[in-house]
Amino acid sequence: MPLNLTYKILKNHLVEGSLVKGEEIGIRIDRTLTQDATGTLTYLQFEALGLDKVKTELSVSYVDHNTLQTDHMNADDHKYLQTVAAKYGVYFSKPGNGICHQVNLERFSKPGKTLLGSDSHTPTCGGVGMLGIGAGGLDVAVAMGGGLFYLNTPAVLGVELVGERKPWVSAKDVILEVLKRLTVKGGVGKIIEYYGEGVKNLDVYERATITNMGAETGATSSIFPSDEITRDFFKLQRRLGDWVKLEADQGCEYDEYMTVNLNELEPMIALPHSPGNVKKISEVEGTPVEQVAIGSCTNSSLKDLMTVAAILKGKTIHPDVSLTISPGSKQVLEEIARNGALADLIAAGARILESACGPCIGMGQAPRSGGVSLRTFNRNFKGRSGTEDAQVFLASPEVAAASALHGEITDPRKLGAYPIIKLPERIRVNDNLIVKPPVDSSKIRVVRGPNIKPLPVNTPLPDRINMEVVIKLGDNISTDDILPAGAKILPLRSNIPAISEYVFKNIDPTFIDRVKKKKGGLILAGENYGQGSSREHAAIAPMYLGIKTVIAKSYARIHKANLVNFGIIPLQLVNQSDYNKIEQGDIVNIENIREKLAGSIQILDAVNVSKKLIFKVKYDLTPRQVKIILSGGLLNYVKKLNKNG
Ligand code: MIC
Ligand code: SF4
Repeated sequence: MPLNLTYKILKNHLVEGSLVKGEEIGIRIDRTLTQDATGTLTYLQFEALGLDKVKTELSVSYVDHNTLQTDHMNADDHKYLQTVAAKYGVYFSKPGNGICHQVNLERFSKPGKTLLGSDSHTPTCGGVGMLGIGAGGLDVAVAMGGGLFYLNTPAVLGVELVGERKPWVSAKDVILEVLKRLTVKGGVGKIIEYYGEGVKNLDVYERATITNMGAETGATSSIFPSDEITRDFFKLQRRLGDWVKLEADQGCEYDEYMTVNLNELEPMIALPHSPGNVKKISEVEGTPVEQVAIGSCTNSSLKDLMTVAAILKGKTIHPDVSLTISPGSKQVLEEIARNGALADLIAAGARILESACGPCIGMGQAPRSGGVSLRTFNRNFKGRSGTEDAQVFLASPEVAAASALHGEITDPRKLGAYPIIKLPERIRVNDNLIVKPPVDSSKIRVVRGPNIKPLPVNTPLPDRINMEVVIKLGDNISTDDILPAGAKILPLRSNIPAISEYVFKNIDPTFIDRVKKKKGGLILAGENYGQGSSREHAAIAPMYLGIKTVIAKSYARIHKANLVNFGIIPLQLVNQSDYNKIEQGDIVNIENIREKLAGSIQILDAVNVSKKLIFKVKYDLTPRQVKIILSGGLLNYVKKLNKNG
């Protein structure tokens, strides 16, 4: 039977289960990626597994998120990450080398391989036909130990690209169009596979913009075929040996279809405060802009920055605009420095930041209060920029450059002739910020700074939950809402007791006192709970505060898996209208949970004791996930398996 590309790769890596949509499968993971903000916990958990070395063919640890060193904390984490990488056989990409997804694309990607990363934008490498999946750090730790990664067999959404883009229409506009149609939850449970004639009109950097931001639809991954254009990219990277041709079989089928006619696309923009809030640029043209930030793993490639430089060359940005540029990698920065594009950016008035996530994760460059910031990034959740009431818009580098020049949201088509950027035939390739692990690591001492605290231990799920609804939330709550990032909170990522103080800080500052007074409780939420980042802290910190269950209308994939991994049971309302009958402060009672889980009884009676109402909740968990919850989390479960087996 002809297979699509996604199923070809899954089939090649299938170890447990069968490829039947919705059924749980266990796949072999060839490679892993971690970044510093999720990496410290990942390696602490890997250490807890008690193994000598990683068992993957390649694992790389990047430092790109917490690079502002305002005190000892981030620097301590960097040292821990470097020494723990050397100890266990992991490559280490030093701070300054670039954003994990960009560096991975350039230096480590390989068509047909599987990559599990402790970051939700791991699918970026789908731009070269590699299957990248974002997961919680514990899942990545288990994969580094040779364990399988489990997921429900995804549905494959085939997106046919037809036609050719008009000038000034960017790859970003392609993914914004897909997001507009799918919304931030339309991709849940799916892998988006691109095919069709239009694919030929996109280079690898552009494809990677599209696969990167596919994460915002909730999709498990996004992927392009590996063709002659991919080959050119590997040639540019002097890694031709890593290239293989890979495409869907002729006549294959997809579970769902979508067609995007590139001819019809216009410049688009996502409005505050959701990447799914996509409009045509004409709808907001003229809005004054005070900050323009170009960078992030979505749009900071060589192609992007050369395009921006060509637009700004010989001009000066608007007096009211602050323009920042964070190049995606050292390779990009070095290349634009050598070819003169950097000088054009500086001359036009850009503030050049280091090659890192930077403003995308609120590590500096927070806008002024109520300020309008236009960014080439992938997320604009409220408060993520570091300023609670800032208005953050997301658009292409072309729109960003045009708006920086005019001081207002500007349709770049107004700028006249489109500067056609030809990628260079040859660039310098220099991996001197990537540290290879030593063959003999017996002398390596893992250095742990005072900010690295031991992992908290979970208490097993009780048989009876009788707890207060400590917070009632709406739809699409992101992990940024659950546990914010930013320069102040991010350094606490390896200190769970300290970071827990910030749970729901931006949306309800009174939550923390309430939950502490009650010594735990349950969370009630609407649809797509936990969208966005993969940070497992959004599960561990609530666990640490005594949250035993979340009851939601539906969940985002990675966060649901993280809840299970840390022994919090993600329950769903059977009748969504019951959501309206439960208030914050109500006491909810659920009896015999352990017994029912063990007996595979999926629908449970819950009693709203305060309102004297009965409502039904269910769990949508695989038998393996049930065992994990009953064991008190994945770490306990894996340790038990290792002991028995
Ligand atoms: C993000 O873009 O939200 C992050 C920061 O890269 C996260 C990971 C994290 O919270 O550390 C992600 O996308 O998974
Ligand atoms: Fe870094 Fe932003 Fe990409 Fe997350 S989305 S990996 S914070 S650049």
